[in-house]
Amino acid sequence: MEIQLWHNILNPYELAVRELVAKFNHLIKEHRDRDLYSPIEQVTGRVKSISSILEKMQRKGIPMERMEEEVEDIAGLRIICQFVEDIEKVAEIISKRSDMEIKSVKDYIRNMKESGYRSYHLIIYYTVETMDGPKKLQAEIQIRTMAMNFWATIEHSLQYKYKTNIPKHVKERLSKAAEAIIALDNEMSSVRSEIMDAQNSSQLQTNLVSDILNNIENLYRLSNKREVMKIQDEFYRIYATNDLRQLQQFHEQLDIISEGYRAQAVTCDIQGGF
Ligand code: 0O2
Repeated sequence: MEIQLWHNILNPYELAVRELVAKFNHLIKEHRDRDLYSPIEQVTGRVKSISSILEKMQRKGIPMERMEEEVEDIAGLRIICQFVEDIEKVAEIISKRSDMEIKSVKDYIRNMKESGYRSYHLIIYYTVETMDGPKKLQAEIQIRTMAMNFWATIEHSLQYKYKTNIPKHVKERLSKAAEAIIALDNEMSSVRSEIMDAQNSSQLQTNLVSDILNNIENLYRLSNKREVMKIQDEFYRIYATNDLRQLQQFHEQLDIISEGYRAQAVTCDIQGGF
């Protein structure tokens, strides 16, 4: 039997996890940059430990030469959402991407596991470029809400402690907690639009403030410093009112002023050139 060079086998999976995490984080950023609500709150990834791969192979009777086909979660991603409704959106986004191909789906939200576990799992094919050329591999994406993740994390650590023999009274508690998690997710869904509105406003304000301060900085370089100080004071005054509409108007006016100064600077440059 050939010697297993674990490092070589796992290397492309490490690359896949790094790339996938970066891509999902970029999606969050794209949403926020456009003042849009992001259905993804957070993403993490890991490569399964060798001991965990071996344990799964032993438990499922997977031979070494079938490992990469049959252990589908060597590369694992976890996407955390705020609301149950976001999970479907994320799955839809993934299904439309050209760099990820869905192999299979396990919906443990509609079909909760006996343990109380709820999560939406996708196995995808993803290709990484390596020194030896492209390598198409599998990755598992678990999509769940923060509340589902809280439950699963606690239950997973108990599984680790008790192996398969979680005491009955602990199981009962976990089952009760799983019901509470369902109720919590439902409660949150019922105020989803209010929460989303609040978060959108907060993101809009963050982007506006950043744009305004950029504009003020640019103006400071181009125009009369005392005028710019006055503009900055006006910004602080409006900011203190906590009125998003006023802030938006101020942003628009500042844009017009900046545009004027930029046009003036270009004219001067051209005239100076002659
Ligand atoms: P890890 O990396 O320690 O999380 P299985 O036969 O259950 O091992 P299968 O058939 O490959 O797994 O797929 P399944 O059922 O979709 O489970 C894959 C992963 O989902 C598990 O990975 C867990 O992360 C998670 N999961 C599934 N069931 C439960 C559960 O009852 N409780 C918790 N907390 N998590 C669960 P692994 O293999 O455990 O590895």
